[in-house]
Order: sequence, then structure tokens, then C-alpha cells
Amino acid sequence: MTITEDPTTDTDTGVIGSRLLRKEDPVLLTGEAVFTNDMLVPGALHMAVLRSPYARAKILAIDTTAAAAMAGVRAVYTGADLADLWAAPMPCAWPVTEDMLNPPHHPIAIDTANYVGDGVAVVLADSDAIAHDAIEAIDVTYDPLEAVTDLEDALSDRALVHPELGTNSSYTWNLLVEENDGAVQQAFDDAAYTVSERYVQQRLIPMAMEPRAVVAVPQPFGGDLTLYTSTQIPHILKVMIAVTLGVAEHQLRVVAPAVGGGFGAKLDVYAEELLCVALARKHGGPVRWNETRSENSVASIQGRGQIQHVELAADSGGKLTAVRVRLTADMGAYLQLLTPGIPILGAFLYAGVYDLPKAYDFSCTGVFTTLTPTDAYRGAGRPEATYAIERSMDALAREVGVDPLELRRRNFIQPEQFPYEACTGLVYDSGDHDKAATIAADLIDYDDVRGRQTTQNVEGSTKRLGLGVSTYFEMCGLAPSRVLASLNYSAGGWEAATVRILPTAKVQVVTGTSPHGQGHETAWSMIVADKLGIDPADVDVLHSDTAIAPLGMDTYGSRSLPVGGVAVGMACDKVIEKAKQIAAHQMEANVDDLEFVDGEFRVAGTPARSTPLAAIAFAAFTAHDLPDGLEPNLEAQVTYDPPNFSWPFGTHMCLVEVDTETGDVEVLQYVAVDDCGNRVNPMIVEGQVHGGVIQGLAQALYEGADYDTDGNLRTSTLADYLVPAASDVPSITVGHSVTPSPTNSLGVKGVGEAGTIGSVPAVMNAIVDALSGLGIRDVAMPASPNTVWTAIASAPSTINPGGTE
Ligand code: MCN
Repeated sequence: MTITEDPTTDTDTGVIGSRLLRKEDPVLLTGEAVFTNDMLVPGALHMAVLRSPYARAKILAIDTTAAAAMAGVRAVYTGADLADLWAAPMPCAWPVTEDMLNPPHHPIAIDTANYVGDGVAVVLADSDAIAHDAIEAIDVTYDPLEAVTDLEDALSDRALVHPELGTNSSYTWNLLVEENDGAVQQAFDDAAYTVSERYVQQRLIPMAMEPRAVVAVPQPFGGDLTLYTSTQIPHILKVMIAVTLGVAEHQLRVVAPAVGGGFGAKLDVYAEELLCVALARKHGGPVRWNETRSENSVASIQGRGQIQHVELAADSGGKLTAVRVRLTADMGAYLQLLTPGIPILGAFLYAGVYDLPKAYDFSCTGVFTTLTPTDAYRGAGRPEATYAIERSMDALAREVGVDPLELRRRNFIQPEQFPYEACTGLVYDSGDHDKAATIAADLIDYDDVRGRQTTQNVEGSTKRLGLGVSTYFEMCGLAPSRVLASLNYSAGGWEAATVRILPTAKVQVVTGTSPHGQGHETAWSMIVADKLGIDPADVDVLHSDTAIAPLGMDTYGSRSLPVGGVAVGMACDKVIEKAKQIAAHQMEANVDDLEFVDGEFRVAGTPARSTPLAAIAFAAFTAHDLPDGLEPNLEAQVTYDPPNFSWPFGTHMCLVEVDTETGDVEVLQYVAVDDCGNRVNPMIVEGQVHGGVIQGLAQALYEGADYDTDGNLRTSTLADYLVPAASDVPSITVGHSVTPSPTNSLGVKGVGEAGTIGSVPAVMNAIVDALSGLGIRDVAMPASPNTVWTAIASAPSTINPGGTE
């Protein structure tokens, strides 16, 4: 992969905006980083979980005798044996409607197993190998029941996943926004053009390099317990464990050691975390568990899994007048931490970046199936929404007979309209869509490519060029708390930060975010360095341990910079204010006359009179001569709850060549132009975009959890589930624009999911564009050679060999 320098530059010339190498990398590159499973814990019992081979089955009997008798086995438990350990069922923190159905979910199934991979028994043994051998010796008598694997069939309630509920529908959530009654239907009645599309978001298996791992260590005296776990959410997990196990929260410490990627899949409360804690307490000693790769495919959550019906209405100029969306979302067998809310995160984005009147009708039904539960996967609801509107915009462009980029330009919200109250009621902070689209078009040489298509996509051509466009607005930050409350989300969206200047002027930052690949140690150091006028190397960032950073809301939803990083900046401002009082006292100057520039306090207009921050830090520590009433030491804490989400946006373009004889899709060029406001570290931003784009390319071209009708996962190993290798992905040309967010003091927006959001429709629009001359309107994901070839083979006719229609 190559990085192409972007044509625009960051405006800031300080530490913020520079391409500082990541502090995190040396320990990762030298293998020194300690992941959960690297932890040496003497005396720990190893846990293994026996998992159901059936998608749905009654558990008639479990014979544990042989397993329990094996040398080195310390205990074998069934779900019934452990039932008394749970104070509450496994948590779902997002009851999207008052009447949402949420069947009890226990860490180990009690009567019925509801998906392949559902835990039915656990073994504790002296070694991992013995534990795994022992689960093989457990004899379970199952009565297999009919699996429910097809999402639309599940809606018919023909076979019920949870018969006691009487339905497979967990909830239906509606968002109908009309400026007057019936506005949506009126717009469709009056429309010059309409399109009605159906898209399938296949299930994806998040494939973090490090599968999950857990070590629970009770302290020998005093009843406290430390949980080490490969998680994105140590703080939320602590609260949830306290509630689910009925243990005192202040006696729990949760630590996320080095985490080898999460991508949303480690934003959850998992059975194995609860089991390790409960069994460590029960046995009075450490218990550990390590997920195997194929276990990870069924026992960790999966992402996406939606069927989308999208209708657009437009006037004679192709200007959108209404959007109607009907969504069926696959919950899997149970509701995990955020399962029902994932489609709701996308609910606000089906109008894309377009200036739509208040004629917006969204409805989503969450449906149970007998498959692994779904939950957040990078983008979580927002890639799905962007896919639907951006694919539909291309469909509309074909109807109207205009170029897809031109149709988008006719509909863009204009820069002067920001802050813009969207049709959904939410307010977009800032944007300049035409600018991002223009940069992308220049980078891919849009007009030239369109010209090449005319000559290449002629009748009989077996190599057809396709150019795909996708524009997006992302809702990220996942705060403010009050808006989250209105969506029935059970937690807040604030973030906490402490900045502590040590006596020798080195700085400790304590953050409530929990990085697992995003580079917060580097980025937060850069923010502090800029604010305090010091070297980023003099800043240490402490995180991911609830004993060291007790307050936090963790890392997901591209929230860490726009919430947590901003909190760090605010804590710096607060500490400078305190230091200024000490400086004024020592310099015998008026506080209001002092300014803080380049790491020193100066009397405004008399730069010769100055005191460095380092001297003030030492004075604050000795406390020999502080202003009356001022506490010693230099430390400030901030808890920041933003007034709005942050709204990054961008344009992605993809150029493909489709071989009509083999169905092979070659990505010739990929351009990503993302605007995440001011960039703290452009190199980290580009890395985030690369990773995201590749995950999007993977959804478009390679990956998909493939189940048979009995609910068996056919893609449970990396031989079947095609995570692209570096050699499978194209060079990515990364451009950007900078439109600062007016809602936070750093002017930043998140970027961690942007690549995933912009990329999938860009690739699929490109493939359909290449084949539209053959009468093809849709190609299913992943667009494998076989899928593409089948679409070509069954195409109605060659209606326009010229290409883009
Ligand atoms: N950044 C920046 N300037 C900006 C925006 C971001 O310099 N204007 C930097 C930030 O300082 C931070 C990084 O980019 O170092 C990502 O910041 P942000 O967008 O706030 O996202 P989060 O840190 O909250 O990360 C979460 C996001 C999500 S939701 C998923 S999923 C994801 C992702 O990040 N999973 C990842 N990126 C990942 N990267 C790795 N390596 N591994 C994962 O599991």
C-alpha cells in the first residue's frame, strides 16, 4: 500500500498537526507489549467452554462424570449448576423501546441452546490443554429444534427462537419526521422520480488479530478482585459486572492490558468475563480463559446483518423530496450489550449529506434468529445507512439520467447552511461537501475516467471500467448524554481527563478512554505538548485501568478525540489557570496581566518578565510560597459532556475493472477524502482511514459469515472467511479537507470509523457502474468472482454497452 500525499495541508503549525511517530509502536514492534494471555498468573485455573453444535436444541441431559474424573480437572459446571451465581441476566444497555422483548440471557445456557457456539458447560482444569480435552468428554443429550436462520422468514414467526415471547420480533422503532401530516406520502405522490431498492448487509465477523482473553485474579485477603481482559470498555464492564454478579463495584478493578484490536467486538460484556469472575470468586483463586480463533467466529459478536428497503422521491431536477426506509435487523439469538441500538445509530443518516425537507420515515424491526448475537462492528449502523443512501443515489442518478456526482452536487447541504438542522431533528455542526467531492474528483481524475469508460465499455468488451462515488456524514463522538437519554441508551457520553504536572515538570495524563490501536498515548501527548509548551516525550498517558483511571466511558463510536481528547485539552487549560495564579503571586504581577506563551508566563507587553511553567510546577509542589488559600500541586480534572455529536464527512471514489468472463473485480484506484476537522496527528488519521477502508473493501469484496439452513457457520476459520491480506488491497490515495467543528475547543471530529463508512458503497457503486451497461442494477456482497459472474450471466441484456447510462 502506498500513501499519496494529500493536496491540502493542516493549518496548525504547532505539535498538533504534525506527523509524530506513535509512542505506542516500539513495544508492539519489539514484542514487549503484554497482552492478556501473556500474563503469568501462578496457580490460575484454565477455563474452557463446551459450545452447542446445534443452532437450537433442548438440552435434555448433560453427563459430566467422565470429564470430572480426568486428571487435572478441578470442576465441571452446567448452566443449571451456575444459575445461582447470577444476580441479573447478561446486560443489554440499550432497550430502544419501552416494550422491547429481551429474553433472559445467561452466561451458560440452562435448558435450551440457541445458536451454534452458545455455551452449555464449562471446565476448570490445571492447564488449557486439559480443559479442552475435558470438554470433549462431556456428554450432552440434545433434542435438536428447527433453526431460524433467514431474516425475512424469521419475521413470519413460523418457528420461534424464544417460544415464550410468542414472536421473533424484539422491537419496532420508528422515526417519522414530517413538516405536515402525510408529507412523506405526498412527496412520493408528487415525485418526478422515485427509486425503490432492497439491499442486504451480510453478517461480518470482526477479526481482531488478538482473540479475546480473560484473567480474573481475586486478592487473597479482603475480597477484592482484578479482572484483566481484552476489552475496549474497562469502565463500563466494571459497572456491568457489579450489576450482573451482585458484587460491590468498589471491590472490582478492571484492566485492559495491550489489546490487539477490537473493532467494536470488544465493546461488550461477554459470558466468559462473567464466568471467570464468578468462578474465581467461587474457587478463591485465579481463573483464566483464552479464545481460540475459530471459537472467536461464533462466540464473539458479529456485525451488520440487515435487510434494507429504501425509497427515494425526487423532483424533476433530481432534488430529493422524501426518504422512506424499512429495515429488518438481525439480532441473533440474544441481545448483547448494544445489539438493539446498532440500527438506531444509523437511523439518523439515511438522508446522507443531502438537503432533505422534513419528509423522512424510518422504521426498524429487530428480529431474533438462531445465530450468534450481533452488536457493534466498526461504524455500527452508520456504514449500513451510508451504503443504502449512496447506492440509492446511484440508482436515482440512473433514473434521472445524470452523472452520479452531479446528482449529489445538486443535493448537497451547502456550507453556508451550517449549523444545519437535519430532517431528523439533529444538528450537523459543519461541512463542505462540494469541497471534499472536488478534491476526490481531482485525485481520481473524474472526467478523464468517464472518458475512458466510453471507449473501454463498448459492446463485447470483457474488461469493463466502473467508477463509484460515495459521500457520507457520520454521527460520532456518541455524546451528549441528554441526546443519548432520548434514545434510551443507558449510559452517558461524557469523558474524564486529569492533567497532573509533576514536580520536575513532566506531565501525567489520566484518561477515561481505552485505546486498543488508535494511538491515544501519542495524540493526547501532542494535545498536552501544544497546550503546555512542552515536548510530547515529557507526557505520560495513563489509561485502561479502573484503579488508575477510575472515571471513564472508554473507546468506541470514534468518540475518543472529540470527547476524551477535548477533555484533556480542557484539563490543560484548567491547570494553566491555577499555575497562572501561582506565577502572578511569585512575579508580583496581576493575574490578568499574565499570558502563557511557549511554556512560560509573561507579563503582557513586558516579555522580559517571565517565569517558566517548570518553575511554577516545583513551587506548587514545595508549597512554600503559594497564594493564600490555594491548594498545593498542579493538577486539574475535567469531565466533559459535549453539546453535540461530531459530524465528520467525506467523499470516497473507487475505480474498478470487472472481468466479465471470470467475474473478477480489480480495484485500480481508491481515493478517500475525509474531513475530520482539525487533525491532531495526520499520520494516525491516515492510518485510521487505511484500516477502515480496507475493512470496507473486505465487506464489499471478500468477507461474509456464511451459514447453512441448519445454522452452522461455514466460514469459521480463516481458510473460509476471507480477510484480505495486504497483497489483496489496492493502494489508497488519501486526501483530506479541514472543516473544524465549532462545538469543541480543538475543532476536531472523530475519524476511527470514517474509512469503513465511506468505502463499501464506493466499491459497490463502482462494480454496478461497470456492469450497468449490461442491465445490472445490483450485485450482492461480498462481490466474489462467482457472485459477479452469476450476476453477469443472468443479466437481462446488453442495454447500453457504453457504460454509465
Ligand atoms: N485523530 C486525529 N485527528 C482527528 C481525529 C482523530 O489525530 N481529527 C486521531 C485520534 O487522536 C486517535 C485516532 O485518530 O488517536 C482515532 O480517534 P477517534 O476518531 O476519536 O476514534 P477512537 O479513538 O474513539 O477509536 C474508536 C474507533 C472505532 S469506533 C473502531 S471500531 C476502531 C477504530 O477506532 N477500532 C480500531 N480504529 C481502530 N484502530 C485499531 N488499530 N484497532 C481497532 O480495533
